Amino acid sequence: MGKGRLWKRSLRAGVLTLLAVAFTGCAIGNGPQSVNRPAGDSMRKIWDLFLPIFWLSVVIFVLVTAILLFALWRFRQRPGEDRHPEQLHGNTRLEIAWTMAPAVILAIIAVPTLSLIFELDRKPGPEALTVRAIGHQWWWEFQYPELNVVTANELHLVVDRPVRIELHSVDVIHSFWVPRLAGKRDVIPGWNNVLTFTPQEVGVFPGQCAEFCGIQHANMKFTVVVQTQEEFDAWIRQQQQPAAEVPADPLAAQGRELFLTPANACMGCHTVAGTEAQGKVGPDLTHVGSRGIIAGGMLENTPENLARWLRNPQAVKPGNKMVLPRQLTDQEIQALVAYLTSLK
Ligand code: HEC
Ligand SMILES: [Cu+2]
Repeated sequence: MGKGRLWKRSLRAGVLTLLAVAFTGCAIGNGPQSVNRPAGDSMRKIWDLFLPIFWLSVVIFVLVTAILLFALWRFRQRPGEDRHPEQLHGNTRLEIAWTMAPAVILAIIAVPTLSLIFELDRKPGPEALTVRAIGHQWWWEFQYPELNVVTANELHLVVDRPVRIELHSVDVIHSFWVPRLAGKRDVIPGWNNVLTFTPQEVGVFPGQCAEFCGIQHANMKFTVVVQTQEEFDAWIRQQQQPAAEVPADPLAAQGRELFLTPANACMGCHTVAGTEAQGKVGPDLTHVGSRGIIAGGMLENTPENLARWLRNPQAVKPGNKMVLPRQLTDQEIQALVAYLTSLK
């Protein structure tokens, strides 16, 4: 291959790579999990710190690369030239300069970074909402200890009200991450981390486990629903209701029977408040019908998906901890789905 062609090829490959990087950047930039559209105070502060440091790094990168390329070009070996470059040894001034410059830049970056780390860790006032987020392989449990509410995979918060999230794990290390609201925080068994932030925008924000925690780690997602105080209060009132009543629909009533039959094992793993089902292995199902997602955010909560799940949870989410003692019949599945969707 001639020199010219090699040059052209490398140039083309370089430009294409840069474009690809730029375009993925665009896609990420508008996505629901983009950190560059902060909707919470913590993320806003982190982003405001990140941006200037990013641009500072870009300037340094461009400068260093330009000097390097210039040196390569300017001092290249010319045709017919046969000499060694001039040999130098030591230049105290230069060495002091190139040690000091990075040290000074790092010191400048360290001051706001360290102070923000401490600022983000500050304790919120008494007006804060307290939530316990419990990582399970592979779904999230959310408890509101002061409000007596337990739910799964869907966290409700109040706009402009600080939240104090106590992070617990029942098995391995997970990590709680809602990119648009706050930074990541590890969820460690036997060690209770706390994450504090204030959501600043009404909306639905996807989050996910950010620590590899086993085979279904990628399906350990959740959503954060940020609401006004009134909407939140209405949601809390609804979640506080026990679901004890036998549904009027005969199919759903049959589903309830199946659910509460010990041999079917549902009640050994799931809780439905107000019934004998008080299992703690799987998500609390007292109000499962009111939630948008199931199975760690892997499926939308529709009757079809519930049926798929009950037909064979291991085929839908291989390795998950829901193991049924036997294959349910189609009729039983329809009855259970009717019951589960009635649990609003
Ligand atoms: C051995 C324990 C176990 C048994 C028995 C069990 N489940 Fe589950 N169930 C789980 C676990 C764990 C999950 C969460 C799986 C995941 O997302 O990784 C789950 C998830 C679910 C979900 C989705 C809920 C959500 O919010 O994600 C439904 C609905 C459900 N189970 C219904 C049932 C029914 C009905 C029965 C009885 C026929 C049953 N389960 C038996 C452990 C169990
Ligand atoms: Cu996890």
